[in-house]
Amino acid sequence: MTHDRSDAVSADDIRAFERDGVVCLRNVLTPDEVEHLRMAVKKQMDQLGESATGYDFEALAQQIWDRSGPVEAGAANRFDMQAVKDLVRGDATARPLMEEAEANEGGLFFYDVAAWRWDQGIRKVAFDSVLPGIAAELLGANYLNFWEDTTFVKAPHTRQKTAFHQDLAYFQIEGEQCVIVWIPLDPANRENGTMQYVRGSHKWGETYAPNVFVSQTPIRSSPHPKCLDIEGEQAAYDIVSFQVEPGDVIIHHVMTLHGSGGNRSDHWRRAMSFRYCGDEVRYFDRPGAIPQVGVAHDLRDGDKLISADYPIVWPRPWPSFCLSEAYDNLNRPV
Ligand SMILES: O=C(O)CCC(=O)C(=O)O
Repeated sequence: MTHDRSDAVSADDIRAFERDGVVCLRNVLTPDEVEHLRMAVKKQMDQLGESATGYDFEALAQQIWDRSGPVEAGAANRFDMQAVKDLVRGDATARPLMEEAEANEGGLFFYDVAAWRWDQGIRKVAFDSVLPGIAAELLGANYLNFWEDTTFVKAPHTRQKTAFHQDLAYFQIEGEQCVIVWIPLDPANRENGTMQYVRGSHKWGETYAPNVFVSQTPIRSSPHPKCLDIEGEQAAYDIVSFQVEPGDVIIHHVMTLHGSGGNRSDHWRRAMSFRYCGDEVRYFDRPGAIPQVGVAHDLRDGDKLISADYPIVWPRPWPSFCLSEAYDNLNRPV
């Protein structure tokens, strides 16, 4: 069966994605779509300290490296932060991944997930924009499931970097037909922490253990090896980054190693990322993957991702169909 393909992606873009494991597409989201995401991020951030899923990794990193006290993450309960602290402190090779500064200047590295369940604006962009068509085109997929949204915000003067990592082992999936769409909600450049990608690393044939973002230490026991020390040996790798504006997106392959610097500027760097899986992907309760928020856990290893937790966002049954409106808002997890 053939479907209308996206004209937002060219043959050159597809070649670049296949060769490099990452491609930057300009001007693909409308100002309204970007605004929907900004509003959702604001709602998430307004609940920092009270929601079960929102974290400030800048503050947590400081607590992790401070030997004396326990780790306090408010109402957030997705990660056992004391266990993370113990893991990092027990890793002889771990070191802080922070930008140089004379003192901590009150930065914030906000992280949250799965807002599509309670925010119609996110569903509109994740399900009904040009993004699913683009993702299907890059992956050569017959249909696409939406896996999750994740929010990454770095306030001005945030020292914490995002440790280089590879996404596959964070997810309960088997198969590499998966992309991550990184969506800047502010102009992003090397100074305020635009994403960095190790070009071609999606073809290395290795799966790496998920880390805790604030250190390269694997987050839980994982059968996969620890990610390479890309931060420590930047010159040894072919690292590419893109200066981007709101409306642009950067799309990487699920096996591509990536990370980002802190935000050394006076400007915010808000971003959201969407994860899409193609029809070849199967559910796999991968040891060491990060537990997902709000899922029914009704799939077994080897199942297709067809379930209410992973909406089919491509192809559209007809051009004006709005999948986002077919879902009711659920309550936020508290
Ligand atoms: O925005 C960041 O710093 C990290 C983003 C990321 O790792 C992702 O979108 O997979």
